[in-house]
Amino acid sequence: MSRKSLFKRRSFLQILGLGYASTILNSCKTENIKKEPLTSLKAPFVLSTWYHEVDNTIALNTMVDQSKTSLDAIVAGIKNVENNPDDASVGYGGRPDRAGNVTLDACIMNAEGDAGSVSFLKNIKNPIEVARHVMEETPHVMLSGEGAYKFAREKGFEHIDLLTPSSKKEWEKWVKSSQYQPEINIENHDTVGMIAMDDNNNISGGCSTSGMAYKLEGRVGDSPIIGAGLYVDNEIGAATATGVGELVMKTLGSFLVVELMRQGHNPQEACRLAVIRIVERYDTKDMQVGFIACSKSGKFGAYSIFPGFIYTITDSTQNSVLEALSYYSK
Ligand code: SD4
Repeated sequence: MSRKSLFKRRSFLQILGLGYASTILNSCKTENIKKEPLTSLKAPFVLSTWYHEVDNTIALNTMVDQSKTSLDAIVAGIKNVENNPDDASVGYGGRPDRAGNVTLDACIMNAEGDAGSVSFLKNIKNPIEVARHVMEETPHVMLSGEGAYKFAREKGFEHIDLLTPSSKKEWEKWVKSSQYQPEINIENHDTVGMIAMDDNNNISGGCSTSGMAYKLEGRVGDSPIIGAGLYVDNEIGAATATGVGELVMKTLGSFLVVELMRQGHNPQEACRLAVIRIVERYDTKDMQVGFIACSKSGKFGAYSIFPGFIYTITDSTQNSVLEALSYYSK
């Protein structure tokens, strides 16, 4: 079954109010449908934007089998997405800008509140790892463009061509019309925002993307911006975003979600209020934004502008794909 048809089937189950659940080892079976609503996760756990059951499982196993931290889990899970040539919104195989260059954005935060980020990075497969190096080995938070590339090369990252034959073909077709319209969901985005909590109840998060397909050369979105695409506060919780980055940047969306949780809102309500902030302030016609969030106690939630935003939650008892509630209905 293709990813798309699996997605449709699972969305259908979620719409019916039936949580889709499967075992970690057997994440593609549609048996074991849970009927009770899922309300919280038990550490260690992982949650991510879109359809990332396998990647979440890799992240979870990094904490469970290898006794590593939530930060290691984030790197392992997101790296797997970046390496996947079929994921056309992240890393290798990502859709290029309108000049045909694949440029990558990523950021990472640990439980201590440290942050690292790279933007407009070309020819390097794993920006999430480079972001971790920036966080841990430089006095800075963000490196961009040529400087980020040089830094990555110094750290031993290989120079590779990120444009795969299928992304190139799609782009060549697009060039003929050169019609640019950001339509998230419709173009099947998979940008990964991932949050993990380990056994010590420490939260880390990461975000990685090739950004909007056929964007203007030089465009950077929300994903590498701390507070926009991702925010972690180990005392409160964490949030991450997907969708049209410009809307998320203008509202510093993920930081807003975490601050709303600090004020006492649960993750679900905090995501909803952040979406309302965007919808009430900007023209969001055809523009999707989705947030996911979790609290220190393992509560989680998600909300989007339009229907169709899915996310994945994974702990030792479940690996579930859920559809977020949305401001507009179907
Ligand atoms: C961006 N927020 O670059 C990213 C794109 C995205 O699902 O999330 N797509 O604006």
